[in-house]
Order: sequence, then structure tokens, then C-alpha cells
Amino acid sequence: MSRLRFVTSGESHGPRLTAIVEGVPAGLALLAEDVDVDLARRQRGYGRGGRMKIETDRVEFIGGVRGGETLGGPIAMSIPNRDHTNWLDRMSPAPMLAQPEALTRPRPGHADLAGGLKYDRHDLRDILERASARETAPRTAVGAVCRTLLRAVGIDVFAHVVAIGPESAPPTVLPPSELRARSRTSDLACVDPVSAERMKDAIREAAHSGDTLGGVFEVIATGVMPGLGSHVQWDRKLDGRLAQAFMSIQAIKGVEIGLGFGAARVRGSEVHDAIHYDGARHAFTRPTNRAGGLEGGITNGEPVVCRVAMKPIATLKKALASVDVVTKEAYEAAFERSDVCAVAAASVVGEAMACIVLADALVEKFGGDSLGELARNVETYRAQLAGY
Ligand code: EPS
Repeated sequence: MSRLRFVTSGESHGPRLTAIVEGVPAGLALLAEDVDVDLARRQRGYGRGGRMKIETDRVEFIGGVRGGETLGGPIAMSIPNRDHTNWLDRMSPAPMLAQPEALTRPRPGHADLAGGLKYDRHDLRDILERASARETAPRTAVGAVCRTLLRAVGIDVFAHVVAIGPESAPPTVLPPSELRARSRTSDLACVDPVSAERMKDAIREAAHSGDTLGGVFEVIATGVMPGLGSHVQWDRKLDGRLAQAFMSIQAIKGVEIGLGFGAARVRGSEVHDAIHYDGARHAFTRPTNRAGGLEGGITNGEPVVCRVAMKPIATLKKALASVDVVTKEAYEAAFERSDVCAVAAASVVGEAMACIVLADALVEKFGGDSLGELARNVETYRAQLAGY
């Protein structure tokens, strides 16, 4: 069903990362700066490791954009890995003079062993280089392009961190605009400064003991018109498409929409959102949004609200037991330089994936080869809704 599709390419310490996104209409104003803002946000966040001091991610458009506007063809983007120069002896695409030392001690929780078995690679670097969350940089670039398209029709997507390990921010009743503003000024993307300090303490303690921490972030989309996604077929349901997109982010282990798992513990009357009608706005409204803006796999006009759970990063200084895949001897898993906590960064990737899914649903519903055509179709639909 997908009208808007993308692929990424590249390894964590290879020469560069690439993304191609197809299906973005022509005539969308798009600058490298629009993408670089999100790339920089993804690099920040309390708990990141040494690698982020090496990289300054910047995108280069290598197809699909001319004079600051999209052309309607595939948009190709490239992000160099500055660290690659330090890895020429191990990550050169050409045959290397000396065989690099093989990485043979898989890290529990990483793709190392499962990927090594599947692809029949005994140097596990062949797996971990692509499995690395470095791949979220080109995804973020694709998300930024989609965000620009969504913005053109009044849709905004942001995220905030609600838990790091055992430390949770209290439930908030702040309006989305305030949540957005506060999350943007926090180095943990947390809207509650007191909780953010406790979260940072937890990250420092985990780092001190050679351990890592996961957490939960919430992604919110505002300005979403009713009618994106569809109830008519399983793979057109927008809640399913969002869940798949979030689950595809490295280290993500759970997704909730609206009340999520909480809805299973209470009665129906405490779960569903009553329907009201605002005659002045010619719009149906809800006093609550426990459905997270989705009913029957279709947006209902309320903000789309999803929660995403990230496991602690699998690369541990205090390594877990593992087995050498060549000798079959017991060892401690290999340690690679890594982050202690990347939940704030993952929240930016979560925004990107939500932007991609919503932009896909937007072009699916409204079509249009140019932004003007798409915008006209949106306006006609809004008039239809007002007259419903
Ligand atoms: C990652 C390990 C670390 C992270 C990396 C993801 O990289 P390195 O092995 O070079 O220290 O910093 O994340 C990024 C490079 C990034 O851009 O987010 C991993 O193993 O997944």
C-alpha cells in the first residue's frame, strides 16, 4: 500500500550512510538545514558515548532536489562517517592488505550471533556494523524530509522521554505545545526538570557500574486530520503501521497506542472516549484521548499518541557470558565503545519513523504529484468533513 518508501545503506564505520526516499511530491521546499536540525538533535542526549564527539552529521542531497525544491523523483541523501578514516584497516570496501582480526565473541542482546548464524559470517563485525544504531542517522534524514511535507499541511510530530530505567516522569496534563517546547530544551527530552535530574543520576550510576539503561518515550502527532489509514485491510491500519515502524528501531521492545497495555486492566467505560460535537467548529470532539487518536486503524482527529519502550543497550562494559563462535570456548562478550543510554536519541528516531508513516498515509489518501495538488486535495477533503 505504501506510496512513500525508503531504504538506507551503510555500515557504522564504513565510508558513508545513504538513504533514498521515493514518493515525495514535487515542489516541496527542502533545504539541507531542514534535515541537519534533526540529525543534530539525534546526536545529542545525556548518556551518549565517545563516538558522538567524532561525528557531526550533515546531509548532502545527491538526487531529487534542485534549487531548494523537490522534483518528485527519488530523493537520495548521503551522510559521511567521519570515524571511517580511523577504520580504513578494518572497514575498507576494497580487499585489505592484512586480514583484520575477526570479532568472534558475540554480545548477548545484539544481532551478532543470530546474524552470524544466518549469514554464515564468522567475523561478527560483518553483522554488527549494519545492525548498529548508526543506521538511525539516515532514517532520521528520511524522517526530516517527511516532517517537511507534513508541516506543509499542518501536522507536527514531536517526542518526549517519560522514563529512564526505573525513573519515571509523573503523568502530565500539559498541552502538546507546552510538552513540545519543554522537551526541546531538555538534554534528555524530558518535560519535567526534576525527573530529568533523577534520570541523569540513574544514567551516571549505570555508567559507573559498567552497565546501560533503557527507557520509554512518547511520540505525539498534532494537526492530524481524521481519515488517515483504513479499517478495510490489515496492512492499511495505521496503528499497525506505526507499531511496525517503531519496533523496527534498534533496541525497541514495546509499543503502546493511547492507553496501550493499561486499557487491558480497566473497564470499557474507562477506556473509550465519548463523542461530542462542536457546532461552531463543525467538528466532532473528544473530552479524552485514551485511544491515542486512532480508532479502527484510522486517525480520528485527536492527536496521535504512542509510547515506545527501549531496552538497555546490549554492549556492556561489565560483559555477560558468551561463547567464542570459532573455538566454542566460554568468554566474556566483546566490549565495543558504546553509549550508556540512548533513549533521548531514540526519541528523535521515533519522531522520524512516525513522520515517515504519517507522510505515507498522507500521500496514500491525497495523492498528488505536486505539493500544490496534494494541498488542494487536502482542502477539498477538509471542506467535505466540515459539511459532513
Ligand atoms: C552503536 C555503538 C556506538 C554508538 C552508535 C551505535 O558507536 P561506536 O561503536 O562507533 O562507538 O555511538 O551510534 C552511532 C554511531 C550513532 O550515530 O547513533 C551500536 O553498536 O549500535
